[in-house]
Amino acid sequence: MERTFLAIKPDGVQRGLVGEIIGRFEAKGFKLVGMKLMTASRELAEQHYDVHKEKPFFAGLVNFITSGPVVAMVWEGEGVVASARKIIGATNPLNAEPATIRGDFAVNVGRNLIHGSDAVETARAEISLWFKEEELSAWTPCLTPWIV
Ligand code: 3AN
Repeated sequence: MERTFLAIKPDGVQRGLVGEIIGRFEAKGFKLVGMKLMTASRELAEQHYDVHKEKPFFAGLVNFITSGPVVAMVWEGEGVVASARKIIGATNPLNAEPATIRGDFAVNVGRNLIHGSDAVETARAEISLWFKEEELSAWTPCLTPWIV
């Protein structure tokens, strides 16, 4: 089953939006299989954002993402990578549609609340960067089998 890596960034934690954000993925019908509150090391942040290392905003991005705790998560479900990106909204929150997380709650591209993997392959790499295999749970919902 397809999986994606999502991380609520320090701004999302500090603004008290953790429950609101997680609720959107639960309500959609995706399955939470891994979650931890943690402050990323610089090494982890630099690896995670390696693709942006030549960008002018790289240093600020790494400083920000390591500045406080993030909620790192793995979600599972059919088409979860692309669907989570839709639920999150455009990178620049000013371009993000209403009813997306960034569209509803953010205004600044450097403080856009949440990261979501951009492709299935990227998701695989990000999940193994952030999580050990034993931190992920396989479980079967008993009351709502339609989300399996
Ligand atoms: P997304 O998070 O939507 O996949 P990416 O991968 O293009 O967007 O960018 C990664 C992160 O880098 C963004 N979430 C955002 O925090 C930051 N970022 C992207 N573009 C800019 C920019 N022009 N100025 C500041 N930060 C940026």
